[in-house]
Amino acid sequence: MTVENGRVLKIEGGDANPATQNFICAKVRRFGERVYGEDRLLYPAVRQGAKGQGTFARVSWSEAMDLIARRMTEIRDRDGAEAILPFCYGGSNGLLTQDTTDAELWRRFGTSRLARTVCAAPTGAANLALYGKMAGVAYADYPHARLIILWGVNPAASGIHLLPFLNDARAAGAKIVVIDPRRTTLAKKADLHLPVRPGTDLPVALALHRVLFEEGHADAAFIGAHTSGAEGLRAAAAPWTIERAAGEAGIDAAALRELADLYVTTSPALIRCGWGLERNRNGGSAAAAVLALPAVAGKFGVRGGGYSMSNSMAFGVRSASWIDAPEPQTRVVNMNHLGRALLEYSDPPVKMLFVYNCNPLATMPDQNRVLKGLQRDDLFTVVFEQVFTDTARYADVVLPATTFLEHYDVAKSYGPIALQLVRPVIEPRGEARSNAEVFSALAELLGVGTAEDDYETLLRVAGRMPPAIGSELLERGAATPPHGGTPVQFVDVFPLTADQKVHLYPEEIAGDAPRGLYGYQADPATESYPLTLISPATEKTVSSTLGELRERAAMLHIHPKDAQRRGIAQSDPVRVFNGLGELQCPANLTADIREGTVAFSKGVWRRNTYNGSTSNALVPDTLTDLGAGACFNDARVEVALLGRH
Ligand SMILES: Nc1nc2c(c(=O)[nH]1)N[C@H]1C(S)=C(S)[C@@H](COP(=O)(O)OP(=O)(O)OC[C@H]3O[C@@H](n4cnc5c(=O)[nH]c(N)nc54)[C@H](O)[C@@H]3O)O[C@H]1N2
Ligand SMILES: Nc1nc2c(c(=O)[nH]1)N[C@H]1C(S)=C(S)[C@@H](COP(=O)(O)OP(=O)(O)OC[C@H]3O[C@@H](n4cnc5c(=O)[nH]c(N)nc54)[C@H](O)[C@@H]3O)O[C@H]1N2
Ligand SMILES: [Mo]
Repeated sequence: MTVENGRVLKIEGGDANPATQNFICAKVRRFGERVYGEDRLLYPAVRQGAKGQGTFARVSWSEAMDLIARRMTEIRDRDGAEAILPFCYGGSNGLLTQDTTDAELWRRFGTSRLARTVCAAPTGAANLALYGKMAGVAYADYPHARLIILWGVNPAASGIHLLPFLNDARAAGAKIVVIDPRRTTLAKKADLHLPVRPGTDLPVALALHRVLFEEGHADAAFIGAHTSGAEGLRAAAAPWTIERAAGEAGIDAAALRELADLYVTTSPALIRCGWGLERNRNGGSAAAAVLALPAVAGKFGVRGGGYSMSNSMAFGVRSASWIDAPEPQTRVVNMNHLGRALLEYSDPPVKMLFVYNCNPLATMPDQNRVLKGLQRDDLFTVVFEQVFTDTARYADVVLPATTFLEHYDVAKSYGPIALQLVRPVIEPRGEARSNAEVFSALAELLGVGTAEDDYETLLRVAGRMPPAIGSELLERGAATPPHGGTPVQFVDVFPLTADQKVHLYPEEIAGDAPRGLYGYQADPATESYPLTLISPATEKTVSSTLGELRERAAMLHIHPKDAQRRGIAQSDPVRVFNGLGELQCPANLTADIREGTVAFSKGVWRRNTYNGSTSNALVPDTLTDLGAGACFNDARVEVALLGRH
């Protein structure tokens, strides 16, 4: 940070984190424009006029907090505290800005609980059941791999600090395979690209298992010593020949055979599993089948071999150790069902929604239902935000939040393995306050806690971490990762399951999946809605964060043949629609997406389409097979030229 006269002038990459290597992405470089921009919230305010109109009047913090406390008490006394729904997700993604004083307030007050399932719920459920979320291969070890499979992940947009290591790996002779319905920039450079139809990763992974088991390539010694459930997986894979799986995925059987051959013959082989493959009806089983591959093929035990998924558990620090309040057994609301909860839940109905660290009107499924819910006159909505988001527009009370340049936090990465202290470099702008401060103050006002500032919260949280980690974090600003930051799976780290084995067919989750674990459901495309809409991460935003800086309308990416059939030319305005809603935007014709699939970036704000609907207006609130996650990449749609029907 370059700061002059209390103002941030420049944001650049540092070298304290070995993954950062002095560079950062273009969007965070622009974070100053968010801090000082016209969308920044500076003062508490209350709504004037109709919901969504966007007119607010400034009030003092004490007026705003008194109003919120009064409404919370009234609602608890009349409908019960479960009529209050706290709603949070990404935010600053830190250990202080979520699950500290906020969790203590909600638990002690007895509000509804939120199942935070919008992201990583299916992959998380699979990774937990198979491996207990064992730490994965570190970025620094990628150059040791001779084969790297980027499966449903696009680090060129979603995690650019992996790219130098991928380049080093390639220079050292590694082959790169990309499995993605889009020909991403990495797919173009890859040795092999499998442009699978969305939602078909499960048959593809099972076909690889079938090759391993039936063609004599399964590692019997490893399976015997370190796994359970191999027979269940083998039985599930048996029907999936290369030809059948390739047919289902809409890819060349020869290409899938080539992948199988590469995986069987190459070591160290590394699977980088992402989140693109989880966001559909088969997502949990697909992730489980993908993560099971290195165990069946015997790819562990060498540097650069195995898998990497989320590394968020690599330091073993858990919020459970510092939330000072037992969790009450109150109602659990799945966040993917926000619209439904606001409109349909009756026992009790949701009377108050407290949104923080989240922009649900832009990021949750079934946008029209969420919108209708937010428009309810009898709903009291608080939005605690850094900027005037789509959701904030529907608030009754808006509270201004600090950014990571203005508060303390502890940042735990989930790509690289890092845990760092975040220190404020400027004074909070306007009257912005930190989460820790606001929730503890509200708790004090309600008689269920004591006010503290974020530095006090930091000391409390660091004090509950393993002593070496907590004190190093405070003294040095970063914690030293275990195993030198480069753990080798099955040498340094082992499954954190109870028996330290890989559970290839974990019974405890098999029962949750509607078709059983590894049970596949084919594409439900219909004649009216023949296309599948996906919404991948874009380099322009982090989810919807920084979306306020996007200038032009976001575009629908469509294959030229799909466009031609519909009389659509480059940049034509189109309507993308299904039974849930309609999105109007310009079309971008590109052969970099497979036929039958269309894409519209995740995180677009309502102002960046022609009609205020984004892809989530078309995303159903159906849940994934495992983990009750969101099906963002599982929307059936039709596309037409705008104006014609
Ligand atoms: N710039 C930027 N970076 C981000 C984010 C962001 O919004 N912007 N978001 C952050 C967050 S919250 C997350 S969770 C991560 C996500 O990180 P990624 O997993 O990389 O993100 P996605 O873009 O959701 O999905 C990756 C790829 O999966 C493809 N895909 C879609 N459907 C399928 C499918 O059914 N099968 C397969 N094999 N591929 C499919 C998409 O085309 C996409 O290229 O990124 C983080 N980093
Ligand atoms: N169509 C579609 N939708 C998606 C996805 C997709 O693939 N497709 N991906 C999903 C994924 S992976 C995720 S993770 C979710 C994320 O969805 P959200 O959790 O809604 O994430 P953001 O859009 O980043 O919104 C976070 C908000 O928190 C605010 N914030 C940041 N720091 C703080 C803080 O310290 N205090 C307070 N009070 N506020 C803060 C930011 O200003 C921002 O507006 O989106 C999901 N939505
Ligand atoms: Mo996410």
